[in-house]
This record gives sequence, C-alpha cells and structure tokens, in this order.
Amino acid sequence: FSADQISVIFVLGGPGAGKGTQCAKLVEDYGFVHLSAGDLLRAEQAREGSEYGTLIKHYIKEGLIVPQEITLALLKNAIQEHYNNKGAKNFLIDGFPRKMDQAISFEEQIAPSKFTLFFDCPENVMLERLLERGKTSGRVDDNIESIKKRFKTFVETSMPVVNYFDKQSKVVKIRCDEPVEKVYNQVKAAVDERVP
Ligand code: UP5
Ligand code: MG
Repeated sequence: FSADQISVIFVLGGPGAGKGTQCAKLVEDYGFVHLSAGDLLRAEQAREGSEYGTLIKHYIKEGLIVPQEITLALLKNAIQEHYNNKGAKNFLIDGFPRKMDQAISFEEQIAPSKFTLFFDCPENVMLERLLERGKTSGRVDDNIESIKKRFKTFVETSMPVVNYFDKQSKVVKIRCDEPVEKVYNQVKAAVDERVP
C-alpha cells in the first residue's frame, strides 16, 4: 500500500480512558480495521521466538514507551496484511502515537492521519476502571504501581503529541467520564462529520 491508498484515524487518551471499548463499537458500525498498538505489542511479547519479548514486557510493566522501531514495524505489518488480504483501507490506530518521534515517523513513513479522537478522562475515573479491570484482565500493568507510571508517561510524553495535532486543528476531544453509549454518541458525531 501507499499513503494515499489508506485512511488513518488516531485514537489517543489516557490509560483506561475507553479507547479500546469505543473502537470496538466503531468497527461494528463503520467496518474500520482496529489496530491497538498495545495489543500488537502484547501479542509480539507472547509470540514464541520473539527477540523482543523480554524488552516489551519490561516497558509495559514500567509504563514506558517501547522503542518506536518495534511498534512501527508491527503496525506497518498489520496494515499491510489487512490491506492485502481484505482490501482494508480505513484504519483506527489505537494508543499510538504516544511519543513525538512516533508521530513524525508514522506520518512520514506510513500515512498522514485524517484526525485524532482524543479521549479526555479524569485520572480518578481511569484509575477506578483499571483497578476493576485488573481483577480479571491478567495484564501485567493493571496494578497500582504500573498505573501510576502509565499516568506519568501519558502526561509527560503523550500529551505533547495530542497538543501537536491540536495545533493543526486535527483533534476532536471526547468527554469520557460518561456511560459507554453517551461517549459513543460523541464519537459517532465526530466520525460522521469527518468521514465521507
Ligand atoms: N470502560 C470503558 N469505557 C467505559 C465507560 N464509558 N464507562 C465505564 N467503564 C468503561 O477500558 C478500560 C476499562 O474501562 C474496561 O474495563 C472497560 O470496560 C471500562 P478500555 O476500553 O480498555 O480503555 P483503553 O483506553 O483502551 O485502556 P488501555 O488500558 O488499553 O490503555 P493504555 O493506553 O494504557 O494501554 P495500551 O494497551 O494502549 O498500552 C499499554 C502499554 O503498551 C503502554 O503503557 C506502553 O508501555 C506500551 N505501548 C508502547 O510502548 N507504545 C505504543 O505505541 C503503545 C503502547
Ligand atoms: Mg486499550
């Protein structure tokens, strides 16, 4: 694929803001392909024979951003695969880019984003959701120590990416401390306005 053959929406927001939940609903209604960078990293970490398994696990547990080369390669492969096999063109890229270098590289090497859905959520709400999910998720980062580190990384490293796209008027802010359906109404409105 080349950059003009696909369309990309970034989905950003703090840990537990509801990115994955809302993306799943968009997939049902609009047929987007949903690629969560975190899911791709967890799958690579669990893959037998992966040379990055130990490294990825460490970064995720510490709430740090995995070096961009790894994540970009995973995303590029996933996009290519969906493009080849299903002719997929419309992608939701969830939880990425969360550091400035990734934002620049993705848009240069893969495709510029159409816009960013930004899930804005108070930390206390996200904390409560993640601790609840942590009871059953099995995620190594759904514990209070890791969650605090994820919040810190989000504020210091990922918010600059949101601000960067906001300066280009490419951010739609969604209020997330509401029931799933109410959040989704905002998401739908944003997408309907911008996707032909
Ligand atoms: N829930 C959702 N919406 C709700 C609502 N409106 N009301 C009540 N409850 C709601 O939701 C979280 C929980 O809240 C669920 O239990 C849900 O039912 C409930 P979810 O939709 O899963 O939220 P999401 O924003 O997707 O949370 P997630 O934990 O996935 O966010 P993170 O951004 O922390 O996780 P991600 O998987 O993207 O990344 C994990 C780690 O991978 C990062 O910390 C980092 O170490 C690494 N990473 C990289 O290094 N590079 C990358 O590019 C990406 C990730
Ligand atoms: Mg998620």
